[in-house]
Amino acid sequence: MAAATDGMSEGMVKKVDAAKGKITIKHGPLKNLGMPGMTMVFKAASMDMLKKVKPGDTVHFVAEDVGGTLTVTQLESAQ
Ligand SMILES: [Cu+2]
Repeated sequence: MAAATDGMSEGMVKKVDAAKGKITIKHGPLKNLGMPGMTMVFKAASMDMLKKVKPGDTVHFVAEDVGGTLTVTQLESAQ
């Protein structure tokens, strides 16, 4: 079985908007989305996910296109 971090991307949390369920991440290249590194807003797959991180945190995450919305489906602090 592959390690949990395989396929996860690294980024830094810039902003957490729990009320709207959104998170802004400065991220490196996202191979699965064919996206270069940038800072952007993602929808969070769950509200609980946003409680575990704060601005300035380095995170490992998975972002996917869910029905046309770029959504963070996995998120964990890298500390
Ligand atoms: Cu991006």
